[in-house]
Amino acid sequence: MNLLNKIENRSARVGVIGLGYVGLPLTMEFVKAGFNVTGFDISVEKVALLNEGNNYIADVNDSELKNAVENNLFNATDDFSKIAEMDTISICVPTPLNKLKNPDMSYVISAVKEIEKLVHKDMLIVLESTTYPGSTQELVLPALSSSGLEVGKDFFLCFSPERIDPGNQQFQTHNTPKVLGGTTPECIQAGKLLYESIVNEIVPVSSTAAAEMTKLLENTFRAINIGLANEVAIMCEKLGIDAWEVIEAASTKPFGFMKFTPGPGLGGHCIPVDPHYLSWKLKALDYDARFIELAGEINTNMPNHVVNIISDGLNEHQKALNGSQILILGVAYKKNVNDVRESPSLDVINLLNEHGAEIDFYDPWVPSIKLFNSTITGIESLSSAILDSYDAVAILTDHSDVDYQLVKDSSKLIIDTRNVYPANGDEHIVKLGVG
Ligand code: SAJ
Repeated sequence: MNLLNKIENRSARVGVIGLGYVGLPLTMEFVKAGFNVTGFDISVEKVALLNEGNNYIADVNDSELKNAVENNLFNATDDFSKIAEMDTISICVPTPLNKLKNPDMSYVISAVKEIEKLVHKDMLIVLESTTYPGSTQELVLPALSSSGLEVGKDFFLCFSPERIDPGNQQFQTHNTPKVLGGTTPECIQAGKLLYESIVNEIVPVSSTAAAEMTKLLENTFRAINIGLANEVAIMCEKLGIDAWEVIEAASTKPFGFMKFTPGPGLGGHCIPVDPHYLSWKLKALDYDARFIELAGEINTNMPNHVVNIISDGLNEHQKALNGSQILILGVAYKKNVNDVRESPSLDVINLLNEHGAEIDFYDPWVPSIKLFNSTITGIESLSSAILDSYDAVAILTDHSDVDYQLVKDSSKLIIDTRNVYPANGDEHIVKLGVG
């Protein structure tokens, strides 16, 4: 029986490589669609946790995972030889930047190296990891073709970017349209059939490079517009205008405008990273992607700008950064998440530390952080006495579950980088973006 029939009658053995915030939710969607799924991960700990039915991804339902394991619909393994038994493989491994801010494709390359040894007739491989345009064609295809099998005839190769937004209750896998590019029309047909089992709308594009570029456009669009919002904040400070008021007013335009807001910088593992995959590829083609570079400069400088605002605020109280006690409210990279990857709060803490300030942090979502080669534990809770003991309190992440009235009533000086407080001339509140 051929692959399409196996996908249709759900007898196809589905494999997912990389069991993180993309791979594990995807796994569970395929299980719910009636497939038997094998999850592959290099982390022995993750594999053990999952095979005991233990979940570690907030967007995955604990009991669904437990049932899937108990009913033998899902099992995790670090034995990549089992790829040989799979009919489809979705690759959901990280694509970070290395120290030089260049793409680190090592996770994708090692996953592909495992597959190329075991690729067989009637196998579908789908790369989901965000990567530069051309990488499926230039990096994955040659490796799989080295088996002697022919793409589009013996095996099928697609790129389909993940659009998982952790914690988003409105848009989940099934109702987020999924872009899919294939190496040949037969590849698209196979990829579309598989993903239609879990997503309401598939958006086929003409090539894997078009699909790769689509994803990068989506997230580069965000990084650049966040950069513009940050530059508007700096301009408004110089103009004596309230940037938040202006952005709110501009947002009343029912067409042709999309709201972005200033902040202490650009965090997360998508937005600060993805545009550099694009600019890196273009540099190799002797083109300088100036918007990306400029937005990167502005966004990367925001922690510095926030430290300057804190320093100026302390100055008004005849205090220097050096020796001041500062409380950082929020270290997660954005509100109501527990992820600190690339969080600008860490950059602000580093800079303040370099200036000799004494730092504590409070974040109801993040109990401790790794910094200066040690683990720093946040303060457990806020009280009037605690807040009053700091020379300044900097709100860097506006988590919902914080008592901001208590913070306002008890702090000597507040630096508000997230528009928690409306501008009402309150002397002890200094706002990013307000001149
Ligand atoms: N940020 C601002 N101003 C804004 C928006 C964001 O300063 O107007 C900051 C955030 O505080 C954060 C960083 O930028 O530090 C990134 O924020 P984000 O809202 O883009 O959130 P992410 O990183 O979780 O982005 C994900 C992306 N999802 C995928 O790549 C599948 C992105 O495409 C989504 O649009 C975004 O979630 C979302 O909308 O929540």
